[in-house]
Formats: sequence, structure tokens, C-alpha cells
Amino acid sequence: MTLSLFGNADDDQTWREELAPGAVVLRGFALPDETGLVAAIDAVTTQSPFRNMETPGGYRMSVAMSGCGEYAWVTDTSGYRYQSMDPMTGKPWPSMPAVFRSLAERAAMRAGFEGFAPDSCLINRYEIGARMSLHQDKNEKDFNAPIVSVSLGLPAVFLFGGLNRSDKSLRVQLAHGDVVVWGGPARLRYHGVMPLAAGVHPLMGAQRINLTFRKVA
Ligand code: MD3
Ligand code: FE
Repeated sequence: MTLSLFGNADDDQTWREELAPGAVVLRGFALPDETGLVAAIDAVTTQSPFRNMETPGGYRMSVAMSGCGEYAWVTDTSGYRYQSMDPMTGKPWPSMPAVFRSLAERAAMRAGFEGFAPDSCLINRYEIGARMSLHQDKNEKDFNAPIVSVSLGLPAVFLFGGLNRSDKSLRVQLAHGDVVVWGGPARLRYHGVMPLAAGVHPLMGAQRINLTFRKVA
């Protein structure tokens, strides 16, 4: 028989933490791909640059966003939606890099979601002080598909609430390389991100980048 050198680890040294039913944290799952992910983020955001969009309420988001795949999320004064065209370039979003797709599919599989086929990846860039207020992700068609999120760069405090905005939130620290799979009964829970604390990450600098993989259509 084979002896594991790592008590609570999988064979690839990834820790699995169940935050709540349907929400699985894979600590460090993205670390083996960090170099490829950074190159792919650079390639995508050279074509479709990060931008701070305006909400329907007229506020400029502190998080700068881009995206790739068949659809990405946009907001402007007329509302928010997924669309296949980047309004900033007038062109389709860049295609989803293979390193992105492969990571998302393997993470979903590891969390028990067979056959996850994302058609969208949103790329969120947090500079120091940027935050995301509590919200639900419900613009996607099929809530049976999970959302896979990948954290890179500076650590953040993630807020994980309930199905009602007023439910108490758990605070979860998400660090460079952590992947979370949000599905099943966790899929429609409120969530947000506390203002990013100052710091410098050795690979990413003074920022946090979060990738979210979704099945939108
Ligand atoms: C829990 N992004 O883009 S990812 C978003 O860190 C978003 O940039 C955050 O919320 C970020 O919509 C959080 C983690 C996440 C994503 C979707 C969820 C957590 C979720 C859907 C349901 C429950
Ligand atoms: Fe969200």
C-alpha cells in the first residue's frame, strides 16, 4: 500500500475544506498553474482591458473587471447582464485560455461536480481598498452548475452569507492559489469581499485577482 506523507492531503497536496453544504475550498489547488494563469490573464487583458464599470445606480465599481469565454458580465447605467461582446472593444470577449478551462473543470470534478463546462470567466482585479458588497449571482440560467472561483495575489477576507441578505456572514480568508467551488445549496448564497488590505504579493504585486468560472447560457 501507499503511505500518504501528508495527513489531511490529497495526492496533489490540495486540502479540501467544506465551508458549508455545497461550498468546497481547495487550498492551493491553483498553485501548480500560477505561472500559466498569470500569462493567460495578461493575454486576455491585453485584448479586453480591465475597466471599472458603472452600476445602474451610477456608482463606479472599485473592482476592475474583464472577462473571457463566450460571455462575460457587464454593467452600465441601463443595468447588468451577460453579453458576448466586450462593450469597450466592440469585439467578442477573448476565448477562454486552455489553462483556465482545465483548472476549472478539474476543480469542479474534485468537488463532486461531474462535467462542469464553463462558458464564461470573469476576471476581477482588486487594488488596495477595493471591495465587493454583498450580492447573489443569479444572472446565470442554470443554477445547477456550480461557480468555481480562483484567488490569486494578496489575501482577502471573503464574506459568505445565507440565502437572505440579512443572514449573518461567515468570514473566510482566501489566499493565493485557493480555489472554491460553490454549488448545490450554496449556489445562491449572498457573498462579498471586504476592502483589500495593503500589501505586496511576490508574484502579483499590490493586488488580488479573482477568476470566476460560470455556466451562463
Ligand atoms: C458564493 N466575486 O464575481 S468569488 C463575483 O472574490 C464575485 O471577486 C468575488 O462574487 C471575488 O460575482 C467572490 C467567490 C464566489 C463566487 C460566486 C459565488 C462565491 C460565491 C456564488 C454563490 C456563493
Ligand atoms: Fe458574486
